[in-house]
Amino acid sequence: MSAEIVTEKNFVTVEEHILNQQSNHPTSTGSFSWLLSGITMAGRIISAKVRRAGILEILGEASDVNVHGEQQQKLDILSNKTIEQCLGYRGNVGIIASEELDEPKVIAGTSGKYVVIFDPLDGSSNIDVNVSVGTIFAIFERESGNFNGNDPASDVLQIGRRQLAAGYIVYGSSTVLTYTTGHGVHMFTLDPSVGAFVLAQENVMMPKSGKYFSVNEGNFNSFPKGIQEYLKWCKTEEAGPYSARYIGSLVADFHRTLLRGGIFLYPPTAKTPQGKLRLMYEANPIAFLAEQAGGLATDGSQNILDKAPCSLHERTPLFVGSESEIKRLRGYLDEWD
Ligand code: P6P
Repeated sequence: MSAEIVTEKNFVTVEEHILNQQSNHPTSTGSFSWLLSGITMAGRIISAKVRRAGILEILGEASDVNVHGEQQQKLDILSNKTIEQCLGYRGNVGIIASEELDEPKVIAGTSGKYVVIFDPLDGSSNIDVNVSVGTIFAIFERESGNFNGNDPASDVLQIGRRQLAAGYIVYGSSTVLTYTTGHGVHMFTLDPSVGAFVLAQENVMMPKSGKYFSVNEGNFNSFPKGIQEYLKWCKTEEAGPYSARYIGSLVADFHRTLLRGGIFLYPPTAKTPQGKLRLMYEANPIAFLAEQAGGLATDGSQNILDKAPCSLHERTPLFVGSESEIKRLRGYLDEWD
């Protein structure tokens, strides 16, 4: 009797999926797949560290503050180093930039054509209370012809529409990688038993509407008038009312919005008049995913992906979610501008 070879139905790893995506685009090379496999490698390592944070001495604050004057968590630094190492060996990454690095870093000895900008562990202040955190990344191609150029600024400060790929890894009840290369949004769940990200959902589409709003209402009194009026409407019987859902970790709040619909808002506040979230490694990647999934992302006056960046760590207001929710919000902003 021949042995039956049992394989799980549709056991497609992220590496296979990326290669399939590449094969659909003859102009692309395996180089891009090789780069993305560096990110998935880092994701597996960070996931293992996050899952054992309570056991390993890696919880809590490190001794430094980052460029924003924010207390760094030990896992922030560990995650940043992990991504730097996993990308550094790829040979095709010329520049990296990170929330945890004051300036972009040119990877020595490579003429790598790719730029990778990332938030190594977003929401890290939540780690000590076991709330989901995440890694967010954006990938560009270097603009400068001279791959050995020393001034990386022109290669890093590109508008979001020029992203080649973007994604996040959310370390929650399971570890989920979500990415796009401009051909749909695809989700993979890390199977710890084999250490592989396995395809969970292909061509994810955000619901066109959703009765959820996600915002830190503690800042309500300093929100722009139009935002206050929109949120008041959400709470009316006419609206439903909507349900409020806010985790305080961008990746987790967006992951829910991507799957369930609704709207995530981080408006300007008295404390952060330009908004709190960073354009290059938080808003841009999230906006790319949202648009690829049929949603929208704006700063209140223009699409996030059309914003011309002035500096690596600049902040922006962010409103992202279902198409109908963003269009409704815009009506309140036009009225109150
Ligand atoms: P607040 C986490 O610190 C973070 O950068 C995002 O992940 C999250 O969406 C936001 O800040 C939460 O900010 O002011 O509501 O605590």
